[in-house]
Amino acid sequence: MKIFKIYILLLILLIPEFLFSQVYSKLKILNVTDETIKFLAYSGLPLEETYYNKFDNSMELIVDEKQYELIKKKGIQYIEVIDDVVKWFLNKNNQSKQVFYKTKSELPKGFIYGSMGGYPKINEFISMLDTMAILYTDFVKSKESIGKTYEGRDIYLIKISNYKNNKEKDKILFTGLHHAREGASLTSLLYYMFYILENYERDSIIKFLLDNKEFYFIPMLNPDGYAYNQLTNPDGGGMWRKNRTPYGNEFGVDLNRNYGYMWGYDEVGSSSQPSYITYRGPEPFSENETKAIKKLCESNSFVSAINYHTYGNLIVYPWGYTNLQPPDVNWYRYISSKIVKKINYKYGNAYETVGYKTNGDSDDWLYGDNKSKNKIFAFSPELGSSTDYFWATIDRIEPIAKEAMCINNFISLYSGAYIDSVCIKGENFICSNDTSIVAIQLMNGGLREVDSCIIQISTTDTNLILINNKLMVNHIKAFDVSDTVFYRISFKKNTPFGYTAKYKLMLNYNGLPYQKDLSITKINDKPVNYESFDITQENNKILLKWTTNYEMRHNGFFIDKKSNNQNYLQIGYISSKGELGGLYTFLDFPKEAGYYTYRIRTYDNNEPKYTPEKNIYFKLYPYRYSLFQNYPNPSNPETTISFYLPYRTKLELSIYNVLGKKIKTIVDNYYEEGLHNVKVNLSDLPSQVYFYELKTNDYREVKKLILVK
Ligand code: 0X9
Ligand code: ZN
Repeated sequence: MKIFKIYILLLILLIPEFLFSQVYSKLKILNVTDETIKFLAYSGLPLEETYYNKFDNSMELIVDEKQYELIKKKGIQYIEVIDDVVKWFLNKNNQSKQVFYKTKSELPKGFIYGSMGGYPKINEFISMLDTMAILYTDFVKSKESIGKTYEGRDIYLIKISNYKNNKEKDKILFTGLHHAREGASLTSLLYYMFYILENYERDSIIKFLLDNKEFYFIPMLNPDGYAYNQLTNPDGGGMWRKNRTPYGNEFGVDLNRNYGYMWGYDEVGSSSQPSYITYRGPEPFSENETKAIKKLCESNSFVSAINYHTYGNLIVYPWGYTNLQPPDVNWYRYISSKIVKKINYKYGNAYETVGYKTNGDSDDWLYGDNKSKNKIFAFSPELGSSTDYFWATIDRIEPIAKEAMCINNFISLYSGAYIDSVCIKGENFICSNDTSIVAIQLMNGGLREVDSCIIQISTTDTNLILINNKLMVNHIKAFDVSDTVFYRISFKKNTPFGYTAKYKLMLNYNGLPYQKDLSITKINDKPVNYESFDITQENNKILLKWTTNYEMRHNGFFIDKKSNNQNYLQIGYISSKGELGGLYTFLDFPKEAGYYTYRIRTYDNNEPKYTPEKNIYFKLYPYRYSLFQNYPNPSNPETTISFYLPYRTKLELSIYNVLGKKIKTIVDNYYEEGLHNVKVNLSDLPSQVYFYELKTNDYREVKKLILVK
């Protein structure tokens, strides 16, 4: 009996797999523990299509019959969600077809739905490639084979670019169908290829991309696996994932585990067992498909690569083999966050998105291997939502392709030098007749350096005066900001407040034009526009002098003063001269010498505004008329007579003899306020005692003078 059983088992194992119609089921595993995950992973269970639900601690996964048995045996708790996912897809697709064919869609003309549940059969795929090459000769290089699969099928590459120019272009690689059952990865690329070919003239982004990038499309990397699904499930929904290379009694390698970076790092998410759907192959690059990609990347320096998969609405980037982040995680997050503003996707490394690690996957090698080729910024988007599952129903093919288009456009734009923002750092207004100094910085979000960038500022608005209209920014590193540069703008004098003028920045870098529309508004943020404000000491007064060229919304100026460390006190007020302003003066008469600080205060909507403070050291002169003792005294024959006047006045300085007779008038004239020193020569007088007198209309003082010759 025993021997008989073993015999039957052997027989079963030897019968080619496709003779069985494999049933795949979807299970929801309950009460997930680390142990369960380990068991599932080490049993080669397809954790890849698993989504862990942290709210009820469950995960859904898809299993074949063998795996179903394993789970039952292990006593793992589960609910069967779908007993046969292929049937389930066919059913669902039939229902949606009925609605779908009645609705109109706006597909690219060359894109056609295939006969495999909406997905193309291999011959339909090939004829679409040929259509492209025939219709768009300026943009498409005919399909070329980059290798043959184990079963002898060609792996096709189609290059698309604007070949009318022969610029040096940034190369971007796109692949679909690493996994044979992920149909939307193929249709989304075909959709995009036709879209860009048909919309060069209509869509400025596409024009820019085709003029500056060269796209390398490999929409069907795994034709053997796809052909197998076509055979077993001609209406779509086939569940084969790997390619079809035989290894012992088993078939197929998971191409997304066969790349040579950290290949076989561990047994998590990648298996050494040929029977497992994540079988990594006997050695890195054992498969013709991955070999073809390797060779292509070694002979072309791609900036980036997008490898499409389904499903999960995810943008996945390295690493796969570890939970750690790639060195360029900041850029990966930067670009991904821009994409997810447009489409409802999540992003992160493998662990953060699909929830498990994978070693030997395409992205890790493309990005991580920097020896045999350059670093390629790789992504593996998982197209479609969890309800779309592997094969989205036909009505979902176009919406999913549009999401992929958004991903393609973004990543392509950033695969090169790409200034994506101009940051205005100054204020975008001008007050009064001031000049506004606008400070700007440019952000290069792209993966290549900007060599130099010329910024041209232009306007058609005659009220605007561009003081400098050409700037130069030298060298912006990849994913970095430029130095700050400045330009100056002002408005013509009579431009009213509130007026907004438009102007343009034209950036020209690495031969690429970029335009940014900006505006600037003339507003008055200040009630008063000062031209000057000075203080000086004049004799025993302090003179405050200021000029304005514009005043508004205020009545006048409050003059504040403080001495040493005291508080400000208001010492005066002067009314405004009106909107055009003018010259103002204010006199202060401090009583004591000392250090004084002044400022002028105005109000704007009850809010005080101050001029800058002005300091002065004030020296006190005797405040009254003073006649000082002459020196030298006795004199021979020259002497100096000093006096102090509190204000400008006419005065007489005279010499008298002891008898009171005026002998000489030295000065009879107007003198300015302040201290004066008058030199007197007495050589014509005999030695004797004299008197000198200072006389004005309100003052008289006399002092004695001795002349000794
Ligand atoms: O497991 C895979 O190969 C991918 N998921 S799928 O459901 N399409 O099979 C995810 C690979 C993620 N890894 C990296 N992008 N590094
Ligand atoms: Zn996949």
